[in-house]
Amino acid sequence: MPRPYSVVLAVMLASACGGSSDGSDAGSGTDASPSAADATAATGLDATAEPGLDASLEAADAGGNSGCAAAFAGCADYLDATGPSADRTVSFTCCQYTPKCLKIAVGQSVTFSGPFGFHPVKQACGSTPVIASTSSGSSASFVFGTPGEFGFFCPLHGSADGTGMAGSILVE
Ligand SMILES: [Cu+2]
Repeated sequence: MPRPYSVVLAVMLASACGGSSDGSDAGSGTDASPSAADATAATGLDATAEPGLDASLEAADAGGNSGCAAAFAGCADYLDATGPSADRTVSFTCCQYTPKCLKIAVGQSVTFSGPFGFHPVKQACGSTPVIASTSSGSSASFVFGTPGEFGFFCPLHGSADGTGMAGSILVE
């Protein structure tokens, strides 16, 4: 049966040739040095499009102090939920959190309750990342083990600077 063998050999030779030519053209990613003008333009665009969200969360991830701005989300008076039997649930609908400003004690948890699919929650500020970004389900609880203020917001109806659909948890 000479014909099937010759066909197989031809296929193997063809694929071998293809493989060797593909492998000789690596390292095309060396042209990644934009001009100073490009870098400036890109930075300006990023700052306009994303008002500090990524930067603040990255600082939090790195363990840096990214405390919340004064009166984040307009919070000055916080609902005191530090009592052992207090309700520490933040409910949300469109487009607000209730309560918006909540005070708890170190070690207590807060439960967010509502349609995360329509109102994802993100932490906006705080000394450590506690409020995990959540975009599905209807209930999520987070334990606050560090004192400080922890701002949060819905990226669809609020922003990381505390305007719109946003709130704050004060941990004492
Ligand atoms: Cu929302």
